[in-house]
Amino acid sequence: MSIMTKGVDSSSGASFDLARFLAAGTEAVNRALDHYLPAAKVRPATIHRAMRYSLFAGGKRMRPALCLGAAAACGGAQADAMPLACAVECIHTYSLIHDDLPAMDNDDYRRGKPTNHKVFGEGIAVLAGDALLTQAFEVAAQCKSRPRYSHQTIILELARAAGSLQLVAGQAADLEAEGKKISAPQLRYIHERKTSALLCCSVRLGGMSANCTPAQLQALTDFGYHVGLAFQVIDDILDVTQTSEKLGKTAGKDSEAQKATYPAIVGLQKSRAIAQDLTQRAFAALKPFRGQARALEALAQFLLKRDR
Ligand code: GRG
Repeated sequence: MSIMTKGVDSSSGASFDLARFLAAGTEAVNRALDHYLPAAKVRPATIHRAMRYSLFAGGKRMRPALCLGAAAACGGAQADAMPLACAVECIHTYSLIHDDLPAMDNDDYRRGKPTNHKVFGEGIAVLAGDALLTQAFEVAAQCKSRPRYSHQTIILELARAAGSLQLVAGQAADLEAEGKKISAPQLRYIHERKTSALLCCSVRLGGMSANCTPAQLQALTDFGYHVGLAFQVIDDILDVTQTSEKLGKTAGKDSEAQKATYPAIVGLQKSRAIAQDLTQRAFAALKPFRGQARALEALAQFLLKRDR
């Protein structure tokens, strides 16, 4: 898929080289993660190898990209956003390791490789996830505080997104909904927490690293919320339309586990329309940036059209 985006829907109308932005961002994030994490040889080496195994398994790095894109939209420097971009990726990777455990989704395949517990065993996988979650706060604490955003504000932001009212709440509700018939509003509740909370937090932290204004933070929140919801609707659609090879994770898992998804509740066609509508709302949220949020516009468009 070409990722030179020319925004038909974009407020700037200009083209943006997203492929370049993503390649450069991913390289910089990988370098920074490598720097922040204990080396694979450091004792206890099994834990550090397990953390690094999943972190460098080839994820799309969408949360760091959103964080860096938001910082750029607010005129910030990439270096100032980097600890926060790395922190959200550590939390995301922890959630995937735990999500794949036999007690949760019980998956063998993730990011194109055997899951963490398949390689290191369940005990080490639990610990590698725990350590990545903790590492996220150690890394985030290394960011600069900003006139409008203290370290306390930044750490609170991250803790709330990862905690029992957001990410963990979504996962708990998702687990409890398995095999049950749930309504579209109940599904929305799950998506807001399981997926949108961390994506929205990534965007907000990028803005905070650039000392964004309250109005910019509100616009980023609105953008992140809608992009986050669209992301999960697309994820559900891909689960039924793509192969495991393409996704790098087991396709068809949702229906097998009798999970509530948009395709299961409203069908594929309506799900696509919902994803499009959510993306449109995300674009609209960027209006106050008057064309300065080009990476975010391009990312929203890319996420809607993604095939993995
Ligand atoms: C506390 C034991 C314990 C577990 C928590 C919170 C949690 C486990 C899991 C989070 C739930 C989850 C996996 C939500 C799905 C979000 C989602 C769509 C993930 C896939 O994201 P991509 O496509 O993945 O960005 P890559 O691999 O590309 O980074």
